[in-house]
Amino acid sequence: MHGIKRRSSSLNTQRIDHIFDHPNLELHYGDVTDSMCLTRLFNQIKPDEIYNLAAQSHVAVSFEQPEYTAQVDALGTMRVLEAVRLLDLKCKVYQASTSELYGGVSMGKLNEDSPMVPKSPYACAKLYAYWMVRNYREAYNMYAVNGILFNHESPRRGETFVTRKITRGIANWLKTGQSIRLGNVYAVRDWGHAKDYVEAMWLMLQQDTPKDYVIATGIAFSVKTFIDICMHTLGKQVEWFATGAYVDGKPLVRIDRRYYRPNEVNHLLGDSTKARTELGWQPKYDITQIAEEMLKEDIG
Ligand code: G4F
Repeated sequence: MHGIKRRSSSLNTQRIDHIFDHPNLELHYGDVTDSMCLTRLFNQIKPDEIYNLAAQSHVAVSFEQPEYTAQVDALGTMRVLEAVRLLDLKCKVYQASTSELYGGVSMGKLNEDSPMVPKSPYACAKLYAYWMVRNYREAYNMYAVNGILFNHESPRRGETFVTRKITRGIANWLKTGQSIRLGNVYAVRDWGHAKDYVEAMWLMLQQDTPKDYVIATGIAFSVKTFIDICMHTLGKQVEWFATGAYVDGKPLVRIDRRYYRPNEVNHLLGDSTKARTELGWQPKYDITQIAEEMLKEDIG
């Protein structure tokens, strides 16, 4: 197995430290903004499967760095596809697509045929990537697929995404009493476990025919309810007000407008019937198990 990592002046491999010395893992420096590097690496490795998870993946940050987000998320995907095509590799390509493509305009369940109305520079870049995958598949008969994954969480989730911000914030609140500053707690997401979703990614590349699939649990909660579930697992009740939330009379959450987005995706709920039927995929974790696992990691 080969991985591509970006150069950073500080260490950035914490999430794979436990397999860092595995004899079957080889890491290379590289970047999807560098097509020569991608072409050289693909030619050297001759991969059977490529999983393109490289992205500027933070929706709020994409409003501040739209050009960089497009370079990585949109053109980066094109560079991966083009390198495979030019080298005439017979490998399969997985593209990390996203529920953000839908833009939250519908309150219903979203499937592979639902309209896509991107609401951020991140989603616009990912929509370009989505269509390039479909185009390369059709034009060059490539095995390239979009996994349209809804939000997926785990104890390895980045600290600035809302679930991890909450579980780390609760751990800190228990120790110091310091409250958590959050934006729109009424946003609704269909949250699954990253372990389940990675299995779906792999399954998508083990099929005879390349197809795009929605991966989701089919159950959605608001950010506010995620906090209620977290505190419930700790045996505590949350009292909500317009300005935030209190537990045992102490402030737990403060609403802070700095975390509001210029354009919000209010509601995302997925329908993964196609993946369940054709891939035999189904999620093993529910939201309470995800919250418990993340809290255990952060509280210790
Ligand atoms: O955790 P989030 O930042 O995830 P978001 O924007 O849904 O995107 C994530 O999931 C997508 C689907 O898989 C990926 F494509 C994407 O790369 C990323 O992994 O925010 C979730 C919701 C939003 O509505 C946001 O406005 O939580 C709301 N929120 C409220 N307060 C907050 C905060 N989000 C963050 N990050 N920080 C807050 O303080």
